[in-house]
Amino acid sequence: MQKARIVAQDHHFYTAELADGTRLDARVSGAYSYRVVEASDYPCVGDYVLIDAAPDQDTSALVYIHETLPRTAILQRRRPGDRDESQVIAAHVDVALLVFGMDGGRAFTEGLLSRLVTTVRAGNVRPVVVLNKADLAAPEHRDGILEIARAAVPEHSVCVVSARTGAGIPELRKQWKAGETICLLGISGVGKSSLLNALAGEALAREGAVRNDYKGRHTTTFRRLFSLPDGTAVIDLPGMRELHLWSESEAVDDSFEDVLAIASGCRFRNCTHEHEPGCAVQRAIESGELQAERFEQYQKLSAEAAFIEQRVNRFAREAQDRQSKPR
Ligand SMILES: Nc1nc2c(ncn2[C@@H]2O[C@H](COP(=O)(O)OP(=O)(O)OP(=O)(O)O)[C@@H](O)[C@H]2O)c(=O)[nH]1
Ligand SMILES: [Zn+2]
Repeated sequence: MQKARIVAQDHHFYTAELADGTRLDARVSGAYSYRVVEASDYPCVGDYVLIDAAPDQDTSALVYIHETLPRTAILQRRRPGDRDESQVIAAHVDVALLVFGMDGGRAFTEGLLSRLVTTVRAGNVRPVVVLNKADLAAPEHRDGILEIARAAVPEHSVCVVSARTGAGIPELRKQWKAGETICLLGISGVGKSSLLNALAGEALAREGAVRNDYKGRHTTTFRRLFSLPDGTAVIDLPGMRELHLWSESEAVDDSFEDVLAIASGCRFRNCTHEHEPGCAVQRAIESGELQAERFEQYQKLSAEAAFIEQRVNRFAREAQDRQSKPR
């Protein structure tokens, strides 16, 4: 038996890396799957496992995983539709970079920040708030965001950076030690890839070739870990949105606090704001307090969110069914 780290995972197909960098295709042994009680008992990316010694270190051989070593820190999410069980996405993650944009709009919301902080802390992962695109921040906006961020995490865990100009990147790099494992969380467009490139310098451009090897994989299930030149391990979660660490509807609600505040005044709790008597939303639109376009945008986005959540719930259930089938 030898110790290895799971560096790639697609469903139950794993790549395990030995201390010397040798990579081996791996699956769990029959005895391992016999012991599995719930989905999180299976290895996930970042896990340390015990594997067979490969015959003569033949890297084309399939090796078996016999045991997953105890996890100290995990990135997890609630399984949609199931309030009690959470799903482990990655293990042994030291730091989660919670990435936001300072360029306005939905790039920063207090609600998402607090949910992400809660989620990563629950898994014993250290949150670092990264406020990116400092080069685009209006001064008033910047101060407001900073104040909120410093209330959510200790002040020294807030980094103002620009992936574009490189400002703040050296300070950001000091948030973790060489050899630690990080991951980046944030909605699309806040600059996660740009930050990785800034942290990696030239090296990640070469990494592009590696990425291409994996093209065609099912991006919502494929997870991997790669190393920056300084030895930092980065957990790559393609299709971050699809992982739904936060719920879609909650994310929409975050951006429409004004609409929700008005809707709380409707006479009926399940008011659709279309034709019910005593509808505070319709009243606010008539009086000009709420713009009709803003309300329409809210309705459109919440309908989309409901649709996405339905689909994700079904996907999670199907995955669960597959995993719990005996071999
Ligand atoms: N001005 C400015 N633009 C930036 C900065 N960081 C990223 N961008 C730009 O923002 C856009 C989105 O950046 P990405 O790095 O692709 O964002 P992402 O979070 O990886 O997005 P997804 O891959 O969709 O999750 C790109 O056009 C970047 O060039 C920054 O610090 N300043
Ligand atoms: Zn109403």
